[in-house]
Amino acid sequence: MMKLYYASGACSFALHAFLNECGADYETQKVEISAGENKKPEFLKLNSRGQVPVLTDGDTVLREGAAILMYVADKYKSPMIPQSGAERLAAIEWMMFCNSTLHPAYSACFFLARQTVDAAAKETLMAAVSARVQMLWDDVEAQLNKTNAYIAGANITVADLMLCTMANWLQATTPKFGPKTIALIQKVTARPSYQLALESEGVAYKAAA
Ligand SMILES: N[C@@H](CCC(=O)N[C@@H](CS)C(=O)NCC(=O)O)C(=O)O
Repeated sequence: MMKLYYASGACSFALHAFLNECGADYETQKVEISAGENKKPEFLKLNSRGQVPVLTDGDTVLREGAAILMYVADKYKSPMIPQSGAERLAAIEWMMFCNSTLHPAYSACFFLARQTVDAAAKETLMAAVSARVQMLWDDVEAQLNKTNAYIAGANITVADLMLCTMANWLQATTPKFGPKTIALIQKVTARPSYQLALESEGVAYKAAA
């Protein structure tokens, strides 16, 4: 059986909701990052970078969220990463936007929030990294104005699950979401797969509430 290593509400959450979307048979293992469990030798054996998500499937150990989403989509032939054509390209583009552009922008905010530097300097730097997060959400809103539905087009994709996961990262920065983004968040988070993952991880969804 597959096993998902996750931290509550972290980027692993999108994968958790996606496994539910696929009707996958899987078990979960919580990794408490605040308690340093991700730096313990047994977890580092799975991912030497000490990061979630990790998915094991038999002897196969998978790391890197976007790669794992593709693995699961292939395994279950999920339409949430379409098989071919422009829809596939758009889904992958927006999945990578979440993974490689939006996630690192948030990581900069989290990193800075943990630093004990001069308060005024911290405020200036936090304003700069928060502005980048806001700029990216404005880009999401502009795209949703074009598609009028989901981020990659008419149908839901894994990218929508990732967007909603990151929208709830309100600890270090609180971006203002546009109306289309709020509508997307409400639509996606209402899905049974999403609600099940929230309940399982004990996460309260506060973005666009
Ligand atoms: N590129 C990696 C990023 C993973 C990542 O940053 N995970 C965070 C949680 S959202 C984490 O495990 N942080 C703990 C750490 O880096 O020490 C992926 O997509 O899997």
